[in-house]
Amino acid sequence: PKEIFLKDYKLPDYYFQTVKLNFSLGEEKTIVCSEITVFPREEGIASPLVLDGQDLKLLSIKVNGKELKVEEYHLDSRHLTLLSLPRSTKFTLEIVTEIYPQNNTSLEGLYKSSGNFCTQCEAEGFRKITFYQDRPDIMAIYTCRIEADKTLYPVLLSNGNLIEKGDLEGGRHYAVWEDPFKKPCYLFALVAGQLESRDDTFITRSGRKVSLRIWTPAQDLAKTAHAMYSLKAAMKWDEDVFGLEYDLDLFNIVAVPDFNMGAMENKSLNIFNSKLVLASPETASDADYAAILGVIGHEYFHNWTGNRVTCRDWFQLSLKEGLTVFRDQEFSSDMGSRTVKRIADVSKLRSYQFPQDAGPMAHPVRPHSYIKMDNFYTVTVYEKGAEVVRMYKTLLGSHGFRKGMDLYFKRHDGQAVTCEDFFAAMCDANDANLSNFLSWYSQAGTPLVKVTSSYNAEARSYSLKFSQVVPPTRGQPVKEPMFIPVALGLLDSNGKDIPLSSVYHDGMLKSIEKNGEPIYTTVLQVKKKEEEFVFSDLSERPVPSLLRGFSAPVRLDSDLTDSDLFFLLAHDSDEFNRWEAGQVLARKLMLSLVADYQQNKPLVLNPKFVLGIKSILSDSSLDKEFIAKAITLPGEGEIMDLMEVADPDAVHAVRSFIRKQLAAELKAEFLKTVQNNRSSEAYVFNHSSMVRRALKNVALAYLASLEDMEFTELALHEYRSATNMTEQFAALAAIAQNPGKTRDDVLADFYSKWEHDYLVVNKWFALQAMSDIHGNVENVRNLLKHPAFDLRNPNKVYSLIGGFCGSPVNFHAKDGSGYKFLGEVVVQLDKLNPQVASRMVSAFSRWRRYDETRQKLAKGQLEMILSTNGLSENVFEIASKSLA
Ligand code: HT7
Ligand code: ZN
Repeated sequence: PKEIFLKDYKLPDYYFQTVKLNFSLGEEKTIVCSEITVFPREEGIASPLVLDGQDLKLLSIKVNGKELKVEEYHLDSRHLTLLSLPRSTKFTLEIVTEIYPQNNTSLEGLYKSSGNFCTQCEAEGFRKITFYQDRPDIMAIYTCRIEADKTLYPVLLSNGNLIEKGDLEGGRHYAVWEDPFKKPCYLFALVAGQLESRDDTFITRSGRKVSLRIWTPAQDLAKTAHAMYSLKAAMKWDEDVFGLEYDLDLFNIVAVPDFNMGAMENKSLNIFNSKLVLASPETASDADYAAILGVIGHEYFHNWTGNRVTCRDWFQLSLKEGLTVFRDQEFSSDMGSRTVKRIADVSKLRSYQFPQDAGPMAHPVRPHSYIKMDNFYTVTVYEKGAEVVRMYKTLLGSHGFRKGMDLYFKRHDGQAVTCEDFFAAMCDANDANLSNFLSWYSQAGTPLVKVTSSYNAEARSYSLKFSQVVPPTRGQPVKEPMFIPVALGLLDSNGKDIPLSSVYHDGMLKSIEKNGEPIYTTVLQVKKKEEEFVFSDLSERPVPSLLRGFSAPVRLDSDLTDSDLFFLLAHDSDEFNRWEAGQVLARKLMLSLVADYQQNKPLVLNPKFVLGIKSILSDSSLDKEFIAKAITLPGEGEIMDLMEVADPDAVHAVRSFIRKQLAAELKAEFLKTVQNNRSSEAYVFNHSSMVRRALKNVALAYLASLEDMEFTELALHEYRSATNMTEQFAALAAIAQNPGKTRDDVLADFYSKWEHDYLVVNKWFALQAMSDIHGNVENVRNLLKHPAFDLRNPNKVYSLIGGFCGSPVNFHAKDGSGYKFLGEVVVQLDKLNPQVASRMVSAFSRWRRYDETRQKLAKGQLEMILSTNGLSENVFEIASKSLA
């Protein structure tokens, strides 16, 4: 397979101005006619025009109305090269192809989902529809005519505005759509099928009336109310916060059950995985409701960050994705709780992105090369990319960031641009010099920042020394220091923030006051390998609150003592850092117990930790959201990530031990928490109800871990009396921790209640797949044969196979049974859907983190996969890079 490099980017020799597509959809075949006006970049260019195309049957090619002769073009399995072209400034190209969407299980290009036609073109799926220059810097105006059987496909949709429709002979009909905005082909979309819509309207701030339609099969329509609410909230938010208005009269969302990712931002015709549209209190959890809000927002926000201003090439993906994730994070924060959202986002970054950045698949936010672009829709490009955007805002302030965004749109509307263009807009709008900030795009690896502090009582000064190391990653053995914004506050001995007026740094005293107002959080710019900042006029040693709000995506290693951390947990005005202080304490505790476990020492839980949790749990002045987050221990993956050699058994044993011990010692408090947080109110998706449910569910899980009849009964009671999925599923999960008849009965009961609802059944698959019950691989193997399971549906694969790989004890079972299971599934899956198979094979990528026995077993599976005939490029890339 061919590797593609950023450094090899070249401007296209030909551009496309208009594209007219005509689809004749059929059961056996679909005919696609395209008519493209082509113009050379420079007059007189004589180079051949190379079009991408895959799995297409070419029927004809015409240039300026004249059929090309066989010697005038060259066709292979990936390209159609037009060898002799007119030297005129502009010419017309007409191509007719035949495709077979009904057999397309890869779910890219045009395919069928539950009997309906739909498309997925990002990143490189358009080439499975017709021959084209399938690259984002080719932007054109599209018209799309669709014709199909009227009974089977009454609804025909594409991008833009409907300009014509009518009936045809033989029970067929047609519709013509025209999109007035030029776009790259990855934003093209078509949907045809039996769908109904929930309709609403939104009046933009300039008075444009926009029709909003969410399309689903008729039986699901009732579950689209939350999606519609989310869409309207997103439209309003983008106007209020960024001054960005919707630009057409119609906005469609279609929900489909078979989709490789979450959703797709096609211009005015977003296509969504139905999991991220459909919700009712009985069938969807609070987490589902929150995900729908975030993803509907995300796709809508792409209309400006991605569609109006797009990427020059796929290496720039984070230009649209990092920025749009940042925007959806801010939207969700404004709609709910900022602290909860920040904690969730940072936890995701630590659990998934930090490990990626430390493994063989580590790549910069802007990768240097790829074999299959699909493999680079990663937590690094998305989540670390969003952190990079957040750092601009931290450095430039809200107002400065908005000025930068405004300039970015003013300069680049309608263009395909690069991360440097975004950087330049931010700097130019603020007259800022962000020196080496761009290395966040080019250097992989999570910087490690060490902080040491010292207080000089005589000089009344307090010094913070920073040192940073960016670890080596594949192809980047030596790194430059990064530009790290460290938001910082200092607490006095009463736990109050000390006003900050100046700091001594780089031989200069810098004022940090703003218009004479005291500042309690300042942003230190750490740019060198080693740097010192000195605060003066301090009558006592302060306790530093470092990296407030997680102001940079780094690992922080400070010399804070346990008592400093307990102090911050109790007093920090930065809520994120209060939570963080508790997590640092928990991580330290877990790591030291893991060491004890490995040395066969008895496990003893530090009573100070129990007391800390007890005081949080019983403090009624605290926000419930904070309590729920603060009493949740760091995940097993997070702890393994901090170990020299990851030991899943030891980490699992220790986490279970702490949970049980806390449950045993704080039984009364947990019980009171469950009882006090019941409610008979009807389900509402708002902050106060959600945090009540979250706190109750965490407490219930602690109690059920005791495997005590009293608490199993309690969980059963909660399960039976629940009126919403959040509480019903949490009770089921609490019961399912412990093997036995009750578990089996309740799982069976849940299935029989919900077997008609595939999205709920997926939760049931995932819960069993993630179970840490000994030898669970057999159960998961059996579930592969369950009538509700289907390897062709990505959601089911993510629930069952993905869920299983997320269970450290069973996936990493020392006998290799988990690895063998995954190896077999990947080979089977790759034949159906390479994108999904390569996501699954990624679970092997950190095999070197484990002991020798496990390494050998995992490596064996990777080798087996690589030796498989006809392996896709997607899986090849991940498996070979994992072994390299
Ligand atoms: N921009 C979308 C990316 C996407 C995608 C990429 C590869 C293969 C399938 C895909 N489906 C959607 C999603 C987003 O908004 O980030
Ligand atoms: Zn996106």
